[in-house]
Amino acid sequence: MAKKNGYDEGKKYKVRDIELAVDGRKRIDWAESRMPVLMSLREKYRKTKPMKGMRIAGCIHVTKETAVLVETLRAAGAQVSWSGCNPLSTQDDVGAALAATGTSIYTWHGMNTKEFYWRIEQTLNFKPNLTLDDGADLIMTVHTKHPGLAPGILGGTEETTTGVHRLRAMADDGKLLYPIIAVNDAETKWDFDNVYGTGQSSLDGILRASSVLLAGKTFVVAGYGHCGRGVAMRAAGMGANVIVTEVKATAALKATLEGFRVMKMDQAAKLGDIFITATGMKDIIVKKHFERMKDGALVCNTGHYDCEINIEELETLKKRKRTIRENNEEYTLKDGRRVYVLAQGRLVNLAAAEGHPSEVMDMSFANQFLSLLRLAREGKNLDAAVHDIPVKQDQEIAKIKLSTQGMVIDKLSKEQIEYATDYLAGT
Ligand code: RBV
Repeated sequence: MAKKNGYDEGKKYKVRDIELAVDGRKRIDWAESRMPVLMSLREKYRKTKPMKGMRIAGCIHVTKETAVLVETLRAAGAQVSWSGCNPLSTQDDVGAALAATGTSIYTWHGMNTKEFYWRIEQTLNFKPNLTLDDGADLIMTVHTKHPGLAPGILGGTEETTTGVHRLRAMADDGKLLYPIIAVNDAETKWDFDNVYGTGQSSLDGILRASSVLLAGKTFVVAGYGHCGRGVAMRAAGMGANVIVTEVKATAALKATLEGFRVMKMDQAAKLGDIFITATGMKDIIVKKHFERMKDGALVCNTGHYDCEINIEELETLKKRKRTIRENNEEYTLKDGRRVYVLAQGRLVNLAAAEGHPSEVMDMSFANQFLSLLRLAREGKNLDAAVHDIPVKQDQEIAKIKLSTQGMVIDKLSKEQIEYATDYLAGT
């Protein structure tokens, strides 16, 4: 439970301990210095306050990077009410620092399921006119429990691949009640955050929870989407022998051309030293796989939900269980083999490390900010469907990012532009 001194009804927050705010502020300062795109948007809109009148409910990991987004939205005039989207991803010092400077926030590390749903309700009490999601929990709560709020909502944004899939399915069934912008699908989001962010932060989580040597290990990556690709690439870079498991033929083929072995999980289960799931699908590692694993195998997940590894089935196989180190549970099976589960099968990068580095979240959250701004301005004219980010926005964000790194790129000349569309020109 959150400490008593973390709860203040008058100020509308509930965090672990408000006294952690000093440390949290330092962490946020650190992130700010590595998020130049978002900070330039803060500077740009600080005076005109185009988000005035916007009440944003957010449900996304409470990290130092999220704090930079929250404070940018507030600087642009919005009021916010926030909760974390994962019981293990909240950085308590960051939550405290946000609360201490007047952000309404309800979240703490290690909350239980009841508390987890309670905190969403708190943010909805605020009657938002915009929502921001990571995994669609908030949007789902509006749709299933508070549909009466929907007419007052101009729109919402969704950060993740899994959330966007579900929302597209909902829109196809005609069930979506307000417009959503698929932030995940921006090129400056998925092609950076999902690949390089997940690649680095997942290895970071594995190393913090286990401190194992990656070189020479057989490293099994389940799912070769953007996240799996990033993880496989970085694990190979550290000297691991990567095996990929897939269900999609084209993705499997791509993995082979990167030099990875591809096989079924049934086979890989016998070979792997380290397993990581990145599929967005449930039951990727189940009982029959645990039964085949080598002594000492390490298992973790970097997909959004914690259902990719079937831990209930592992529980039925165990003789003993103990926490061997932080975020690392040792399961001793009846035949004496040991299997180690990191971060309870939840997002290993956010639970055992700090999530993606600030430099990639800079672009993801610049997309969040600009999408919320667009919804504030045009939300009432958009259909209740899932909308893409304008291509122009991607190019603008990438351009600012390059310029903050002192890089200037070439420009096409007028003649080159004409050449590109001149279908009469020969070879
Ligand atoms: N993610 N956020 C962070 N440091 O704030 N790290 C990862 C952070 C997001 C990422 O954008 C991904 O889509 C989502 O977490 C998965 O829940």
